[in-house]
Amino acid sequence: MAEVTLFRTISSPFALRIVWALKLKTIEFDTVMEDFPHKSALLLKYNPVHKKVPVFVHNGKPISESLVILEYIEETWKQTPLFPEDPMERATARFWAKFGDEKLLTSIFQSVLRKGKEQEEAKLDARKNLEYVEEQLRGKRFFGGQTIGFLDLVLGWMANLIGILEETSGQDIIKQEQCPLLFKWIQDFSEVPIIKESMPPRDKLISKFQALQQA
Ligand SMILES: N[C@@H](CCC(=O)N[C@@H](CS)C(=O)NCC(=O)O)C(=O)O
Repeated sequence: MAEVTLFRTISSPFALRIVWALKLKTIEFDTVMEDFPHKSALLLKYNPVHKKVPVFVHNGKPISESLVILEYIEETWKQTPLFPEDPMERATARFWAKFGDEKLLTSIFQSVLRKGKEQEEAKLDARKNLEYVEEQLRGKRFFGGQTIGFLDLVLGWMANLIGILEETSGQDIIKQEQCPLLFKWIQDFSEVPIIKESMPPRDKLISKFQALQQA
């Protein structure tokens, strides 16, 4: 096995963060593309607790959980720093990364996948959560400042998936007038060459989310 191997799926937004981080830091890596619901014996061996991607294997040793993997990559390869230097800014970026995964992502998915009252509640939550994140962009082009950093990679799933979720659900998630900074960030982030070239194929994402919507 190569020095660095990433277990991922074609559509996993969590794994995509790791692809982007490795490319930004110009770290060579091998990819093992999992085809869920089948999980390879190696994936189960390397991530017996959660049995999920991404799994990052460095010199034969596995690490799971994308936020943990990003921290490991940052500490191991110093080039192109992803985290701010200032400890308070670093802590703040970690706070919003956790918020993004625990609150924002959940509320957005529920706002398109749930029905009835649950959906209405999720929509209100999603709107409020988007406004919180919008505030983090005030005065900045990217969450990382002038260039993309850790929080951009963590929230990158919005650039990747919001358009797909809007198309497959027929609902607006981000309105330009409500979140102009986030709207612009999605455009700018998606145009960064390393980000753009690694985006999963749109048709595959559409079929996946159409199936989810029907289920
Ligand atoms: N908190 C985890 C989430 C990873 C995750 O949910 N991965 C999904 C793919 S997007 C997965 O492997 N799901 C397989 C399963 O749930 O069985 C992370 O940040 O790495």
